[in-house]
Amino acid sequence: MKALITGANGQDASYLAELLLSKGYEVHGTIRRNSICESQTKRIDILRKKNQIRLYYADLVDAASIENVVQEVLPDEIYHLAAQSHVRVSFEIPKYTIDTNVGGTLAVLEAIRKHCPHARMYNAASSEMFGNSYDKDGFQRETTPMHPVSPYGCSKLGAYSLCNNYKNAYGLFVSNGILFNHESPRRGSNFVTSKIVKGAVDIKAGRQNKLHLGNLKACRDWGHAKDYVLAMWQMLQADAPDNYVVATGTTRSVRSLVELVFGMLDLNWSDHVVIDDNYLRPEELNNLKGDATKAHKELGWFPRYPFLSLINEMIHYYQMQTVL
Ligand code: F7E
Repeated sequence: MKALITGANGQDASYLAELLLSKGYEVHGTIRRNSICESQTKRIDILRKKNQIRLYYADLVDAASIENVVQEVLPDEIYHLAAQSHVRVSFEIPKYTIDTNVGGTLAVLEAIRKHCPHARMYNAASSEMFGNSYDKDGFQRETTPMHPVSPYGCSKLGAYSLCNNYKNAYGLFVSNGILFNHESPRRGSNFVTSKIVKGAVDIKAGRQNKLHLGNLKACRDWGHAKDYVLAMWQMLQADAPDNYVVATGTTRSVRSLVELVFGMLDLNWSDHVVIDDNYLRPEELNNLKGDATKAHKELGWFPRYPFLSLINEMIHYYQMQTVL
């Protein structure tokens, strides 16, 4: 089996590539040209050195580049993970976010339709599509109305709609994973979990004294990325394409995460955390709590990593970075 992953250097792609390799897949991936060459592929450098992944330059805003790669690889499965994925940044570069995330998904769908209509596609949709909408019991699930509150959320809803449209109109096998927040030591350092853990570790080590954060009241349903990439693969092994929420079902506030991480390092968070307007969003998504019952029942997917072990793993990772 041949798999193509767009955005091969991201957190999810690195775990997914490892999973696919363990299952005997030939793995191909796209990366974007970036001027920071040294650090660009650090999450998959081990795989690259062992020639376990073949990389191609492609850019979602350059449809021809996507088409060329799809045509060359002719994959059995495509995992479309590439995106402008930062919600606050999407307010600063809304058009780029829409062009990349909506136009880029369209480019992938068109390439599949033209060159490999029998390939199965996973699309990385997002809980950000729900915005501040939830069911009476407080959960978001596949049937919850979607009212995104950021350019990023709007872009993901556009891409999700295109995937459903291409599935129905052309009979393509396209599944959307409505993934809630998923973290790991490989999470980018400007997402809140990594920022808090790295900040607290640096404060503990005396390298910094203050950590600037935005809205501490927001609540998120945080899982481990390693668990979530398994759900991606399982969606493409199903008998038919469908859309699935992937979440833990537990929600926590950013403030409680701060308290936990600083507490684990014997620090008093209120001595160090500064609320900084620069990290607030023009419109905030307040609460996320996903109901993954459909994925449990139909895919047999369940999260395996407890939240505390995720945070411990992240703390350990940043502590080791200090030592190395
Ligand atoms: O923010 C609050 C912030 O940037 C989480 C992406 O993977 O998950 C992610 O989007 C919360 C928000 O993730 C800071 O306001 C407070 O309420 O880690 P985040 P996100 O925006 O939820 C969804 C499912 C995706 O699909 C996205 O691609 O934390 N917050 N202070 C902060 N957030 C950041 N980044 N930095 C702060 O200083």
